[in-house]
Amino acid sequence: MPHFYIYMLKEKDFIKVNFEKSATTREQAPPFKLPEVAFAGRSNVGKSSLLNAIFKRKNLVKTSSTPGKTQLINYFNVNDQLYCVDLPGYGYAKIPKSQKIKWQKMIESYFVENSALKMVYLLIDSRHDHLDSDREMLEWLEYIEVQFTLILSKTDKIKKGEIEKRVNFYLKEYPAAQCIPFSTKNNLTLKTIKFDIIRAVDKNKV
Ligand SMILES: Nc1nc2c(ncn2[C@@H]2O[C@H](COP(=O)(O)OP(=O)(O)OP(=O)(O)O)[C@@H](O)[C@H]2O)c(=O)[nH]1
Ligand SMILES: [Mg+2]
Repeated sequence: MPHFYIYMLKEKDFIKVNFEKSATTREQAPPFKLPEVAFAGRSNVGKSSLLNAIFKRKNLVKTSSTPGKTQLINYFNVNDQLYCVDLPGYGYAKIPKSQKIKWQKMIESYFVENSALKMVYLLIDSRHDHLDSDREMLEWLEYIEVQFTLILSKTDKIKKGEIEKRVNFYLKEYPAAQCIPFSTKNNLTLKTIKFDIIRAVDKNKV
């Protein structure tokens, strides 16, 4: 198997990014094989906002205060070395059932037998207790043996002490995973997240 990149992805490479493609099925994924990391989580949890922060862009990835903004599987090409994949959200009560089923199928088809996928960044809203929809998603990721890192999002909305408590809760619940708190209001852990991505793709070249 050839390696498709010869030098290691660096933190500064994350700004060399372009939106490559939207897809609804894996068959429509870009033909060019690169390692992938995906951003998953409930609708409105902050997946697309985190990607903009990673890319240092304001609006490359479309965000909205209304849940259900991302409706397709969106591939962002980082320096021809990596795809960051923005997924539609799940778990939002007000979205019609037919739409939910469609997205669920889309998300599932993305994950299954995807050898390019090196890590899933599962965003969890730091304000909530462990919700059933997140629990189910995590159980499923464990079942299909996909590696995941938890990102506790919107930590600007909770107290500092509370952040630590939540992080410890998830570390205990999912000992194999990392748990990184994050807020777009201060970007304090952005470097940590980027280095985690670099580590995830470097140890598993396509
Ligand atoms: N306070 C705060 N708001 C945030 C943060 N991250 C995202 N948001 C806001 O949360 C809303 C949803 O953000 P998105 O990034 O669109 O969320 P998403 O997970 O991509 O949502 P879907 O595409 O609908 O699944 C937007 O109004 C963002 O501005 C954060 O760290 N802190
Ligand atoms: Mg989105």
